[in-house]
Amino acid sequence: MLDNHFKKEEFKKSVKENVKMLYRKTIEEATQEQVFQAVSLAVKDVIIDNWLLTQKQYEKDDPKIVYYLSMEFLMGRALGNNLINLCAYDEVKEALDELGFDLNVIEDQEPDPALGNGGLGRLAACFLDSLTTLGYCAYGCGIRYHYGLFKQKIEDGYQVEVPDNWLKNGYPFELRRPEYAKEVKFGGYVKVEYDPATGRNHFIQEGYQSVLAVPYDMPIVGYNNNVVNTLRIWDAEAINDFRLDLFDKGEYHKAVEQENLAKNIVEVLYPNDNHYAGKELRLKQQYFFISASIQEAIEKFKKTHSDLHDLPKKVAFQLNDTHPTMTVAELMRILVDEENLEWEDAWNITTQTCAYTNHTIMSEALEKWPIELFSRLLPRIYQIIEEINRRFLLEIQQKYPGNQEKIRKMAIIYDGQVKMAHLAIAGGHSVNGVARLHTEILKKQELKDFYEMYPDKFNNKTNGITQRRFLLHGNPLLASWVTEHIGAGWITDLSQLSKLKVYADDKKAQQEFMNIKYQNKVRLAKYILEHNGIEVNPNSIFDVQVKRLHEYKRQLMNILHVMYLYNKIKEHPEMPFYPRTFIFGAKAAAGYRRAKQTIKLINAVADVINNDKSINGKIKVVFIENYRVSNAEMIFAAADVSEQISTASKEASGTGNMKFMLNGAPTIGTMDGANVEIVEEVGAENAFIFGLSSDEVINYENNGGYDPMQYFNNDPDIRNVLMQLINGTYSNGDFNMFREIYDSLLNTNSSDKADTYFILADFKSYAAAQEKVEEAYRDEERWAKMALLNTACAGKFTSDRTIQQYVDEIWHLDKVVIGK
Ligand code: NBY
Repeated sequence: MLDNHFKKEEFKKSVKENVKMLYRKTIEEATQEQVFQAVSLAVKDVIIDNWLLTQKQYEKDDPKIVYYLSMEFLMGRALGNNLINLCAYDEVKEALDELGFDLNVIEDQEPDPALGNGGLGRLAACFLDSLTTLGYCAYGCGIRYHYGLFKQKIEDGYQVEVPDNWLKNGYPFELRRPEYAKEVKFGGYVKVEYDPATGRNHFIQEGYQSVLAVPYDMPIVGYNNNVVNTLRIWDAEAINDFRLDLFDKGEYHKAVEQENLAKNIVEVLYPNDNHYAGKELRLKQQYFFISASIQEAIEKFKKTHSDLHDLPKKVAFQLNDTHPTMTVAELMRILVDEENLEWEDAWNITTQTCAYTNHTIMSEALEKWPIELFSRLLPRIYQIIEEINRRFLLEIQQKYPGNQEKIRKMAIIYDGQVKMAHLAIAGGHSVNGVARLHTEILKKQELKDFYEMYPDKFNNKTNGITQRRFLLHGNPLLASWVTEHIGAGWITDLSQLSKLKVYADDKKAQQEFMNIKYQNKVRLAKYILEHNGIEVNPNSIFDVQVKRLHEYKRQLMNILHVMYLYNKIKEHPEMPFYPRTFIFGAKAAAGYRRAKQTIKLINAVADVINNDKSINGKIKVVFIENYRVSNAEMIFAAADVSEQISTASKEASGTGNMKFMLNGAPTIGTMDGANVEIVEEVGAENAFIFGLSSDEVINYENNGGYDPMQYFNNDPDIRNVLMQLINGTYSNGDFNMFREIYDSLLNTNSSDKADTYFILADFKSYAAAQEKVEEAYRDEERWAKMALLNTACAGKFTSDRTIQQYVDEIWHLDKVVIGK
């Protein structure tokens, strides 16, 4: 049925028609942006048919539904991806060619919907792709932020944040659904009324402000299976009737407040990753989208089911970190207050329906809301959490009589705070980490007490990525090469990549593989020249670290190592050195000082080194501005070396590591997160592992830290590099510009701990691993084999595998086939 719509001539006609309808223009007169809108509408038209068919099938089959609840969905551009999954990319490319347009340029007109920060948000997007391709009934539920993650500009080497007004020209792939709007209430107080008929108390929220949550649906297209699922993001609008009512009563202030509440709530995504900021508006955002999503899910369930006790058979709520944990309390509120279930029944239903994914062990990311704020904003929800906590403490006391320590450590409400992780664990049937090592650390350290109490809740789900976006769309040359060698089965069954292993020693295959890498490097070099004005040599080693900027990810160690190499080359101009291009891409949270200083340092080092003619271009340093999903696809395809150098134990999983591997870039990294499993798949000889182990790091931390001074005192290379932070080498003689970074590593004049991310401890083993990279790269055959094997061994890291494990072990969904 798709084929009809993508008959080239018809498609061309429909694009022309859309240009006329939308802009009163002929196609010759239309701008690229207008053609993008017209093409997108034509594509949406096709998608809508399948969207309807999918709905019909769901109505017929009544499959169990998973609601993936997440504050973030980092979708990236939709047009190219939709065409890929509709298997219409090549036809549309041809059709546009004939109309005189280049599909790549048209794709570039689309804003990146950046409704997420980093790994957590992108994981949610990959999961929706996999859920749909595997034929499971799933809804993504989130927020329609009017401004996504800021756009990054680099000015004088510093990051400047520019608002991301992604809805400016209208977004063609969304559909407003006012008929599903929900009311969400904030503030006020709770009135208790005794009902003699039922003998129960009723809890009624009064004096509240409310907003209207209005959903916008975006289609999620499965690969070649006609399934279309829905990402439902909620916008906030003022409730008009209520406002008029208030005007009548002269409560002008309240009416304006409600209007403002609606305006503010969905205005902007908080730009922190792995950091809890405790802002009131953030708590409002959380309850806003959770209340609307849970109300909708229950309403939908009740349309076809009469007994709410069956909810766990038909519905699963997956909490993407603790941000959506309000789900537990909101579901209890609906079941107890609105549906009049007994507490125990409601609790059983809730715990069997909810499940929680943990994405970090970083203590600064743990959500702990002050009681005062929480109870003021959500009085009834707070009461419910108090009751959950009361019963939970009884359970702890039963298991550990007299053990106050357990209460102190495990309570949901303690010390004036609501601990969201504790609520998520108590309120669900599953707690999972996102890589094997991470899950083990949760069980042994961070969540030890909970693991001891509920061992059966704990499980691991190693992350994955979608090969449809990160190979088929992002690296078309390699994708075609793979298909020529092993067929197209890998697109929906990535384990088939292992069939490439027989080509690892094949000279011709190696050459073709490296030639594709070269072409992708040329493509990236062109982008860098256009965007940075820096000329880079595609024959140099492209050594890439792209990810959010965070101290634990140690971009600082990377740039310090570049400074160290530069010193060596200056001292020994004659020494053999294989040319390298160090490529960085990273956004820093707007309020994260140290991270922003690190960006300045990278750019300062780039400035000095790139302009030093005496080193003959042996090193180039490039900071790619505004790293985001769309340029990421191109960067992964062009990378020779994948930098995954977090302090062991800190990176829960990482997913960029998997994208590099899939595109044939060996990892230089620590034994952290999913790197452990990557090495297990590809073999230690095809990666460059260095540094302290997670056990060693945790051991230091538990025993008062370590002393970076000993490295400074005993290692002249390290000392030199550190001194260059404060002697003006990279700051035009300004001694203070990088002083804070220097202090963070040594801290000679404060009692704070220094170098808490073990950069100096790992520095020399990092440098040694980098030497091994160079040595391996010089041996063309060896490198080609390594690179090829990285792709061949990446099969495990598809999000299709991850999702199937969630389905088998947590959600138990039914597969749906469209058009049976
Ligand atoms: O989730 C990341 C982890 O760091 C990474 O190791 C993992 O691969 C990925 C997917 O599981 N976590 C992450 O991206 N976290 C956030 O973006 C985030 C955002 C906001 C807040 C906390 C964490 N917050 O509290 O506001």
